[in-house]
Amino acid sequence: MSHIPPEESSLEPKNEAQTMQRREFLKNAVLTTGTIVGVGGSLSLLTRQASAATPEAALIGGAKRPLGPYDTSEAQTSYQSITTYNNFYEFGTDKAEPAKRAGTLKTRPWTVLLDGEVKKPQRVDIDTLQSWFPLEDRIYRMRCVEGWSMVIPWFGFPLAALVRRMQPTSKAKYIQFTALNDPKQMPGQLEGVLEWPYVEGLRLDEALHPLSFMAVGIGGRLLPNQNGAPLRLVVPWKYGFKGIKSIVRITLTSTMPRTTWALSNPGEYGFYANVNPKVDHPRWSQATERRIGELSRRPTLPFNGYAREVASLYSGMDLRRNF
Ligand SMILES: Nc1nc2c(c(=O)[nH]1)N[C@H]1C(S)=C(S)[C@@H](COP(=O)(O)O)O[C@H]1N2
Ligand SMILES: [Mo]
Repeated sequence: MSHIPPEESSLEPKNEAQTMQRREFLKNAVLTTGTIVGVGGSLSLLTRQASAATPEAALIGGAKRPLGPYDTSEAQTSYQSITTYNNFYEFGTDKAEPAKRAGTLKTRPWTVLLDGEVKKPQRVDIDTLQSWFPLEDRIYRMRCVEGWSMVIPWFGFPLAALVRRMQPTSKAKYIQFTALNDPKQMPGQLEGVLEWPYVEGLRLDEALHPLSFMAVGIGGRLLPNQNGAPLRLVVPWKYGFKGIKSIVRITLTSTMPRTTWALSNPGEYGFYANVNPKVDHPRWSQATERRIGELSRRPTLPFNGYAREVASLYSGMDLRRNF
């Protein structure tokens, strides 16, 4: 199995069902996370949603929060595109399928197992887990290995805060994330395109970098199922496939996790998957990308534009070999 090569046609979909679904999420968000306050600004989730006339206006820029040190000031991708142009193979390989099919995913109640090289393994409810941390906004670029990109206003907490809370033992060197494995809820798992569950991982120093983020929402509202509800990883300097969705287990390990895409096609996908315009995918160039919503392609930046922040993590490493 492999990723679908970059497409040139504009597939940004528009459909009314999404608008309805979005209203459902809004209702959900108010019910379950109404007391959460974003640290980036003083607006509560509730206030932001209540005062927003449209989904776009509810986005961070619309709320006029001052940009934080890790936010990009680039134009945000439309909420419509972010939530209807997705890769989530548990719901099919077509970009439009996750938004249409992910309604079968039940995201409450939901627990996450925190285990491995930690002081005390535990299973925690998602609402408890997200109450451990102040939730904040992060406007990040996202670059898919297929050659398209978006700018997404995530909402969540730094992964480093969770790792510290897990109290790593001295043997912990990596972190492994496991997604839900349940073909009844995820019908694409019956289609046999990848090995399930989807697994991803990071080196522990990558996980502790302040850019590494756990998202529970987009634009101040809970994640739509198709974007990886109720909890997904966001690592903006790496290709999008590292950003595993619908996580049920987080494990600290002493050895490098065996990750889904690297297992499925080791010649095409590596563990590191740092965005690198100089190292082409065997079947296509990585030099440029199509920003969803734009017509012409733009150059892809080393580490997806985050080189200043993260390049030192890889000093002395051959990035061509460790792709
Ligand atoms: N569980 C799971 N997580 C996943 C995927 C997937 O198929 N399953 N696809 C990945 C890929 S290839 C990309 S580009 C991003 C897409 O995230 P988005 O749909 O929220 O833009 O999710 C990543 N996380
Ligand atoms: Mo991707």
